[in-house]
Amino acid sequence: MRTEQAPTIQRVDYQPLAWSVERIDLHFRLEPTGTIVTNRMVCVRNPAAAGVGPIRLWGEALERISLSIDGVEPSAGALRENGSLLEIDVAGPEQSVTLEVVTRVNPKANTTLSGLYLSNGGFFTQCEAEGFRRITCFPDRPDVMARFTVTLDADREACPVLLSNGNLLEQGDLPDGRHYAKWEDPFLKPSYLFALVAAKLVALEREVETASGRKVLLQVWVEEGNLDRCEHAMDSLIHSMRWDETTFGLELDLDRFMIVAVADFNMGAMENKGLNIFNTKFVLAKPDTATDIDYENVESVVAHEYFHNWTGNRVTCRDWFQLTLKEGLTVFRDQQFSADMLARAAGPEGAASARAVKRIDDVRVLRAAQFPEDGGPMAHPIRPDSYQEINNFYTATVYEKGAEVIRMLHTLLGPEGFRNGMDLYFSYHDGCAVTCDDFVDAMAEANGRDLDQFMHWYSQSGTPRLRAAGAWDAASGSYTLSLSQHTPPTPGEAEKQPLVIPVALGLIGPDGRDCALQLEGEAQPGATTRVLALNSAEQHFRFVGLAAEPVPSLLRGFSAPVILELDEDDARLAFRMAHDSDPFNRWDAAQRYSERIILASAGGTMQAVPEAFVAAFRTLLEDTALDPAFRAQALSMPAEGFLLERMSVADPQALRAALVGLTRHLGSVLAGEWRALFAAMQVPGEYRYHPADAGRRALANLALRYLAAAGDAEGLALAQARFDAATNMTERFGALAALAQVSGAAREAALQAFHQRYLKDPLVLDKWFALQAGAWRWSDAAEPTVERVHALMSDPAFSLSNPNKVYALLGTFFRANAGEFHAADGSGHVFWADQVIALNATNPQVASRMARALENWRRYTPELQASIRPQLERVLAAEGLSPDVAEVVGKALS
Ligand code: 0A1
Ligand code: ZN
Repeated sequence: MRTEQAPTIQRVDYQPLAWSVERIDLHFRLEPTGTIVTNRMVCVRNPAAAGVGPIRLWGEALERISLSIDGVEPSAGALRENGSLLEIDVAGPEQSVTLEVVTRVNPKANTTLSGLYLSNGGFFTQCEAEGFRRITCFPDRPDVMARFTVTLDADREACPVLLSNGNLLEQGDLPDGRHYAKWEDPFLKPSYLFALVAAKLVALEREVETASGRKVLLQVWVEEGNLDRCEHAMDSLIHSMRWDETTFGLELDLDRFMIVAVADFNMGAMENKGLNIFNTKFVLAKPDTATDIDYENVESVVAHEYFHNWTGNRVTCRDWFQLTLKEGLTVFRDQQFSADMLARAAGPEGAASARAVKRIDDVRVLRAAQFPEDGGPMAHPIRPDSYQEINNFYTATVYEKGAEVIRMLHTLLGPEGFRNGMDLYFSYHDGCAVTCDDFVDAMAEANGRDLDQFMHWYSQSGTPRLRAAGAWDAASGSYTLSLSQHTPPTPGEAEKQPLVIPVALGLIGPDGRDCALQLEGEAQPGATTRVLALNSAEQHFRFVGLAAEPVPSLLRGFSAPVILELDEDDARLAFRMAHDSDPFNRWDAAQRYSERIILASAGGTMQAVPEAFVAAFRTLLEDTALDPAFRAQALSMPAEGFLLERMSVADPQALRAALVGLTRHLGSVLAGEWRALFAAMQVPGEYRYHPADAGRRALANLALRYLAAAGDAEGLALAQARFDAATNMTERFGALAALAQVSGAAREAALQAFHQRYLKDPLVLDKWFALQAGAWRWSDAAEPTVERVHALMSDPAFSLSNPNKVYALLGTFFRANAGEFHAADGSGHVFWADQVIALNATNPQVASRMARALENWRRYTPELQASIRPQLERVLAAEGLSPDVAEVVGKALS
């Protein structure tokens, strides 16, 4: 039987601690199976809590060797232990005591990758959210900010490099082949930002000057064989520094900034002060092993972690409910950075399109990952009200929807107003642990605005529906736009308040040109795009001075994270696909048109793909005035995860059949056009990562995939030739992805050749695993994907203890291949339960991420629900279920 349910933590229960920590001096004697941690800290009474109450420390998976206060062991009555919580009474009136605690940990046995662990013989840490308590006893909460000094003592041979946060004070040799290094972080920081690394690594180094002329040392630390793959990460770091200086006036505050790559890591990367630790996936890149998309991801993750230095580290979160304070804001900052980088590379002519391409990418992620979360049992506001396990709340809602909320503030206040708000935020809160209210208050105060109603975005979950309808009055030349909003109920939130929704819109005239917008009562027409702020359940806006009935283009640039409900017939969608001046909405019109066709076909109400759609699609395909990267977006189908969410009853099999049908149709009726496009999109010369080249390669790869889907022999020959001759990973993998769509000898030979070539390259093998796990069945003869996934688990390169491998093989299958995962025989569901249970025993965070693949099971067909339920129940009943998995599965079943 399962042990009792994890307690639920409530946001409203926040209380400051009675005792806080001023300084902490840590000493690590690093040994793989028995590391001794000596922790001496100065604990002080917290004025915010009137200093009444015991010292509270958390410790987990620690063997305590000794504990003393001012040199004296506390009496038995003064020390209480309850699970991971340790309470110590201080009887006297002291304002400050020195607490020393010595503990032993076993990094080698730590398979959770939280706390101190080993990866390929080196020591690494991960402390967010609550990993520090797995290293030593500490008041492990973000509102406790202390000054850290750290001494590392390790075997010189095994761990020649010893790193921690801040500045290196001293280093030297010790007896018995050991050595040490002492680090001091000059800034106050919460424990979740602590890090150490002791490993055999080498660094790419650069010395640069900050805007104010301070010299700083930048380092990217990797295993020796990877030194030729660090350049791009380093360039990205320097670009990020410059961008934050010019955009927000924020400079690097340390003398040294380090990035360390590690192959075993639960998440993408971690912003530890001055010592960012990264999943290798987001550091290493060279043309032969990384695709254009990998290059883009490295740039944005490096930027994200770097930007945290101000938004997260200098100003941090008071408690974990405020996570979006740092994450939503930092995602918004990295999105803006990437957009600016793309726009700069594209030049003035192409900047708008380049920005739109980035926006489309971000919205795709939001729709595919966050919208389903908002419609399921784990739905939560960007600032949740409760949680059982905080690690389950590093979600698309907190991150991506959180970034959308910040973006709306940016839209409503304008770039200058937003910058003023940021300046005020730092002037008030630098060095502090604060709340989302503090952030929005600073924005409001700096702009003289009332943002009280805006705060509902922080407290309400669910994806709002924005309904729009237009009425044309020919006699007066006016167009009345009626906008209304409603948010469907979500678990625990039946009633919703109206939100402030910025609606950017334009009106397109019959000639395809935007009309100058003039609202009734305004003296003259103004801009062609403007932002209306909808702030009640329903509002009407009357535009005047129009010569003919316009076509509305709403929510331009996706100005709010909502679902737009607007009746548009096919002709209108085709018109906007051709004419909308807002590139985002032009793309969105194509998405809406394909969505309509796919859902009609999945619902059995459509026999043939409408000619008009093919014609509109062909026009985009052949429009050489459009940037290739934009065309690649516009010619891609909506994400399966988003489409499933759009079905009233989610039927992954029917959806997959519809997607296969439409893709194949577009591949075959446009085969000639695709081949011509492929030829036109060749990029001559040596590979360089540049957005313009990347756009051409993306479009060429897309052409191959459509051709392969249609079984076009010429197209397959092109793919084979490209695969054989490729000089970079983007082309090689693009060709492989096309070849892999057609079962048979060519597919297997290509997969085999790729495997052979990259046998010693774990990150490239991840792509190989993911490609097969994500495979669709384009013919009835093809093998069920579950069988291949099963077989691949026995590949020597696969390992359940490496998160990247699990995400590539199992994660892709469970979370990005609904059509195969939900095979009617239920084999996928049984396999899912087996793997979640296995992972739960070693790495609850990874297990929980896999578990989430079935949380929306109640939206599926009755047959699928009948197949899934017993598997959810089997997991819930599993021996030793972690709070992480228990929360997800418990909520799914409740
Ligand atoms: N703060 C990091 C992500 C991160 C979160 C949790 C982790 O362990 C549970 C690890 C990393 C970021 O936003 O990049
Ligand atoms: Zn982050």
